[in-house]
Amino acid sequence: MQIVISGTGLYTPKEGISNLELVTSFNEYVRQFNDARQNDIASGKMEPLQESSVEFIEKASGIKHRYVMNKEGILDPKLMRPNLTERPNEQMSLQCEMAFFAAKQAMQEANKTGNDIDFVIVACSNMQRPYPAIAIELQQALQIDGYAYDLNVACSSATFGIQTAVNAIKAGSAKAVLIVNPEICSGHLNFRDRNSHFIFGDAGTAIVVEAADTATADCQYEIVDCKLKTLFSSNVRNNGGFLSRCTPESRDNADKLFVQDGKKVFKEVTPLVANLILEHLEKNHIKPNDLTRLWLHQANSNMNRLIGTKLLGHEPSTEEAPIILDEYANTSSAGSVIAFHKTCKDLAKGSIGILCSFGAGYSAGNIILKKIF
Ligand code: CO8
Repeated sequence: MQIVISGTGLYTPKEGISNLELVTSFNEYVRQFNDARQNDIASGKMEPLQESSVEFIEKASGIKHRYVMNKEGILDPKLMRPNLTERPNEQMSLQCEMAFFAAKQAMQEANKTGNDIDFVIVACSNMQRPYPAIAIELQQALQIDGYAYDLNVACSSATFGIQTAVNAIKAGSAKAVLIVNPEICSGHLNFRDRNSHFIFGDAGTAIVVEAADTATADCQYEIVDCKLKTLFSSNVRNNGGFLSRCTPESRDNADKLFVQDGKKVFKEVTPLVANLILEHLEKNHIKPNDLTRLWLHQANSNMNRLIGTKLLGHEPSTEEAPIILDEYANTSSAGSVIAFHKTCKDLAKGSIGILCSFGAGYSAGNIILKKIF
């Protein structure tokens, strides 16, 4: 059975923060923090906090800018978190609203209405609440009859969602599936942590997956094959959860937000991903040089350069491996889908590419795609 991606959508928050704005606010926080503790610092009782730098961020990650759901709270040195108003239950939740805009665009591209979809997956790193599922709220907002659930495999949520959609269609439990990745990464990023305050941004993406015989979209990619891998690691971790209130003394510790050993992640995940893609291509009798485009996860441009070079035997051009993290930063599961959404239309019929995600878990997912329309 031939299964295709027949539409994608993107929600980009209205507000953006440049590295300079982020670093200026962080360094003001550092100044105020150190000033308030100058005696302890002078006596050697504690180390002063170090400033962040635009040059470091751009060199180490390639990130220059990010979009966020609330800029003013993040840049306020006294707050350093998004300032978001809690909504009443009667109102659509923030995460559902993001998902809704991306989903509408993907459905429009795929020439689908709510009547045509029968399975909704909200696949992303963090849900704004445990239940009811954001996916079921979205299902209702889009007037979809069928079933819906949330799925979280951190940065790899979108590719794991695609595999789930393919399985459901092949098994006959769904005809057309909507996968949505509303990532409010700023909600669980520690903007007071110099090592990670620059890493993430917010965005939402959506994908329609259906059987080729029902697809009518102008642009369609056959899902040739999917390969998923997980390997437990605490090198990217967030310990926040419903048990946090049971130990109030540590409830607000830094580990209740995103923490990582970035160097270890870089060193361990880069070869894991390159080998996963090579094995996957070999299984499908595809040579790496047959690939026209690599839509890689958007965490770090140096990481993508290394993975691309290992695959292609030369440093990939931005045409071969598009980069959107310079503008969006790491948007977790949405990253590779944003890259795909922005650069999938211009390929010739018959072109082959990969949509690849990797991140916390560790988790990695590779989807081989072939443009058929
Ligand atoms: N400004 C200036 N200097 C800095 C800064 C800063 N902001 N931060 C660190 N430094 C210093 C360090 O202190 C260190 O100094 P020294 O050498 O004196 O000790 C030096 O710069 C080098 O630091 P690092 O070794 O940390 O620098 P790296 O070159 O390793 O770069 C990166 C850091 C950019 C984080 C890099 O390691 C990286 O990108 N690694 C891969 C990370 C990755 O892909 N992680 C996947 C996680 S994403 C995911 O799975 C989704 C999770 C769920 C979403 C969560 C949303 C919040």
